[in-house]
Amino acid sequence: MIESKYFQMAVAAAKRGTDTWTNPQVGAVIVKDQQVLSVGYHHQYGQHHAEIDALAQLDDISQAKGATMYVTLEPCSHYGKTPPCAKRLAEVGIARVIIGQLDPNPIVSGKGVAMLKSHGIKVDILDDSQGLNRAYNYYYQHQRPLITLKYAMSLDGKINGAQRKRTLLTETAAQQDAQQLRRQQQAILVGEHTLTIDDPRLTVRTSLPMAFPPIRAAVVHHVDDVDVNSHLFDQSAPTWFFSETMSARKLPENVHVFVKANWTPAAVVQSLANHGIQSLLVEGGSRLQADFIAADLVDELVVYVAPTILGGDGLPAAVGQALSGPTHFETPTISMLGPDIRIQTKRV
Ligand code: AOF
Ligand code: ZN
Repeated sequence: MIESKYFQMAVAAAKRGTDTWTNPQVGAVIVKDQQVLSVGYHHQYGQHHAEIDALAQLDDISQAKGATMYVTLEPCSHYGKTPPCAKRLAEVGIARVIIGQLDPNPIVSGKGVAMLKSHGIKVDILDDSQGLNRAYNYYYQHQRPLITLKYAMSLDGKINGAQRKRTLLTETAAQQDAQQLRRQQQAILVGEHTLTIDDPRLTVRTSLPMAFPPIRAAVVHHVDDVDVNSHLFDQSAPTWFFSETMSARKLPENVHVFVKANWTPAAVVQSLANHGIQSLLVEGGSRLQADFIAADLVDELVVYVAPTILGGDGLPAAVGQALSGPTHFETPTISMLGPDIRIQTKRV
């Protein structure tokens, strides 16, 4: 019998893995005679997989014999950072595995199930991801990261009050929400103007520390024109520049420069995809936003609207020659964060 409560326990366990970086969040529950014997999950990128964590929580490994495992993702079949979980489940005598979703990663996909079956393990596939690993799934389906565009604007649609000035529009609750949004990303991208005007940190400033913070990325003309005292050189997180020219300066160890004559949004996204990045948050400025929308490289949109009419000659969101017509999004989800409005929507 498949019991959804055990599967839900595995899903809840998976969500406890908050530092899995480009590896999936996975949870596993071992059940025998209607008793939960152990619960495990993938804690952190590079550490052992959920199935092995669940086995490690058993009082005695012999308890696994004849037991059922509920696991949110297909057990792996490859020798990666760790040996194949499917093989280990067979060795310890797991009799049945109930899987949430097949692994979209081609090194495993279908092969994990085949390995389990070849050892006589009974397998059921629920075809239910429960919303886990959205970026991971997206990346393997589309061969590029899931891209979210985020900005804050005034009631008159502006992202700053004067063209060459940083304007803080939203209040604490919206700022904290934006930090949570950053937390969910593997890379955060800004354009050259934003870099020069705002000198952003592009770090995640939430109470829970991150072992794998998002990569800070910036598209610039010449990396050596970027002020040496910019926050992006502070070594607080890996930093990637997409520049037309190489650097002649000695850059900090965690700064990497990718060189190409013309960094279009598609080229930046392709480069990130080639480096295994599954999620990207595009922040500012106005021109970069427009270029990404025009290139049809915005999957999701998060906009904070502050109850202020800025006036002045500041820039509206998403302005650029490339963006010559409308782009449609789904009916948004709206919420209030203190005095600010949060709008979230998806590309239709
Ligand atoms: C995980 N955690 O609980 C499961 C994973 O780089 P490796 O060797 O750790 O392998 C990562 C792949 O292993 C991952 O893309 C997925 O296909 C599979 N399963 N990975 O990190 C887990 N079950
Ligand atoms: Zn595994």
